[in-house]
Amino acid sequence: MDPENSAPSSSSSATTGDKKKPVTIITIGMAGAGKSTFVQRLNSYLHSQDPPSPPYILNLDPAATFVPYEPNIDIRDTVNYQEVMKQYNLGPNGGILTALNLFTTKFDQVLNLVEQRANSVDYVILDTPGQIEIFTWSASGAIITDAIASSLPAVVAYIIDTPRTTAPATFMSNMLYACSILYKTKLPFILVFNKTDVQPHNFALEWMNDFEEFQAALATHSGSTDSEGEPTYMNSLMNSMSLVLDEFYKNLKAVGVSSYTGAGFKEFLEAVEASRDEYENAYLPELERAKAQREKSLQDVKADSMNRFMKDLTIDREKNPGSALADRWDPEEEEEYDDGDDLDVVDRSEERGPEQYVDVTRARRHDTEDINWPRPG
Ligand SMILES: Nc1nc2c(ncn2[C@@H]2O[C@H](COP(=O)(O)OP(=O)(O)O)[C@@H](O)[C@H]2O)c(=O)[nH]1
Ligand SMILES: [Mg+2]
Repeated sequence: MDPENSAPSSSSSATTGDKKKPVTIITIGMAGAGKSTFVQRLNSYLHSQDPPSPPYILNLDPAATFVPYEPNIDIRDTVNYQEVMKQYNLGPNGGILTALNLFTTKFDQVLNLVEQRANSVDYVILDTPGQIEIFTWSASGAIITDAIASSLPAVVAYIIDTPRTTAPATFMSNMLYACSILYKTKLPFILVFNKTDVQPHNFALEWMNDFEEFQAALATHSGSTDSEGEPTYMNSLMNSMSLVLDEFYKNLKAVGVSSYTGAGFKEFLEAVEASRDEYENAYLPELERAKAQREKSLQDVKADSMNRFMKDLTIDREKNPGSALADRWDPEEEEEYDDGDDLDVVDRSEERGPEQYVDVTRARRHDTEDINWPRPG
């Protein structure tokens, strides 16, 4: 590859010249499932490849006290989540969510930095906040996911705490959660059964492949029948929901890994490569169709409001013939536009050190700035 020619391409095709675009791996999972440890292991696995293939890593968890890898971009360099808590009188979850929202307002800068590396890395990895809902049920999580996925091939790695999901009911609620994320993001999806050093994941594969196995597990699990031997309400609810899941399982890949030992990472990367085609054949056309539709309805709305405006104007001019002069545009009155560019996202791998974060919570005190961050709630 020619490093002189590494300008990011704006085309939506998944290849730039002779090199494939990097795939973005978005890790999502319950708190403690092992997302950060997984990112660390994936990072060291990629470094140990021959030739080494260092990924570009983004840490999006503002509240992480310790990050077990060196991120290229770290949300903690841009927003100080404890300052956000203090300034907006928030608890920890509100603070994390607001910090993520503030960071998202600068995500165009992040995307620029990522696109600049598109020709030199094979993988971009996102580590998300500990609490799953902060990313999956927030506007910023959706904005970040959509922004990334419309620029590069992307895949969701749903990290599962395997030892904690051996009970059929827990397993099913975890799968339903995964299902909701699949349908929300519509991205290629990999179920990553983590911690297989503690608990092998074959039970999960059996349940996913054979519906009757799962039903049997449900039936033998305590609490599935009442004192008269009848299936409980919970049990019959779960039986019908597991039918729904059967359909969902057909749409995804599952791998078992151990972020401790590194087992399964080869299979994981194979699943990622397979997802690239899925992204190009299914996600991308859908994205373009949705974009075209949005543009068309925007055009329709514009045309409609323009028509109404012209009609109103004609009536107005007929009523007040002198008012046209007063409506003239005065170029002297032009307002200055300030886009708040001094809140910078830092790429740690470039010249500036991680200490130099810009505390966005102080930005409003800046003389030249007039930002009014929306307060949640
Ligand atoms: N045994 C074992 N423990 C793991 C594995 N991956 C993560 N952990 C542990 O699980 C806990 C949560 O991990 P962390 O990466 O912080 O989870 P996160 O909240 O999803 O980012 C930590 O104590 C990790 O050491 C694994 O593959 N095997
Ligand atoms: Mg973490």
